[in-house]
Amino acid sequence: MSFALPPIYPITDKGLARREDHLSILKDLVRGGARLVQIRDKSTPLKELLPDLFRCVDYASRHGVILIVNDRCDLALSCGAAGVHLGQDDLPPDAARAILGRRKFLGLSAHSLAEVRKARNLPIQYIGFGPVYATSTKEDAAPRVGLPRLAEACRISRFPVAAIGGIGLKQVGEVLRAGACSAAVISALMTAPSIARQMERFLEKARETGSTSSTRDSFQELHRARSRKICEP
Ligand code: TZP
Ligand code: MG
Repeated sequence: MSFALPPIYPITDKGLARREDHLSILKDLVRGGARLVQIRDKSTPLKELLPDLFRCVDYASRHGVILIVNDRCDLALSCGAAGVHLGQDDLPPDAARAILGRRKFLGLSAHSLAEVRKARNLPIQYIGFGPVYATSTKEDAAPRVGLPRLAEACRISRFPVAAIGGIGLKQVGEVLRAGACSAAVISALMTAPSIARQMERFLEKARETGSTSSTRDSFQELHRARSRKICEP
């Protein structure tokens, strides 16, 4: 299966969304047009989380949605998720690839240009770069990288880049114009009164960015060039 980062990459958070399970969030995101969703959960006991993940995988596969699990290769393997998003302190991508095999997708968080450079030869499909702006969602977030550094990360990365951290509707345009393939979003989606409607708004913003008359041709060319970076697992 080939992998492409869609312009908006939603990440679930049950606490922020005030939901009992990830499945109900996933359903709303998919209703709003999400094609790639990361399930992120650092606190639910596994005996509760795993059945939820199984249901999410089943729902995602019936709706043609790619499901990525945060941090945990073991959970992704046991529930049959399409891939894993790894942090710098998680299992290193080489080890994760050895466990997961060639067919799963791997994403890696990077917080500096040095980490983006180091990722060059790793067996991953995309990089999550940030936090671009201030965020209170991740307690141990690295310092803000800002837009200029995001642009440089996108320029030097061999892999498509998803910008992350503090991205709301107002920031989507500028992170995509800076060179990100995708904007990864947690709180601005999870705290919205309607997650489905907010997902639609994010996708509209991304579409507007790609269709402003003066920049449309160069933007679309840029996007084509970025997608060529995409690596099959
Ligand atoms: N990694 C870097 S910032 C961040 C993660 C997981 C949190 C992003 O959440 P939000 O609410 O979109 O700022
Ligand atoms: Mg992690």
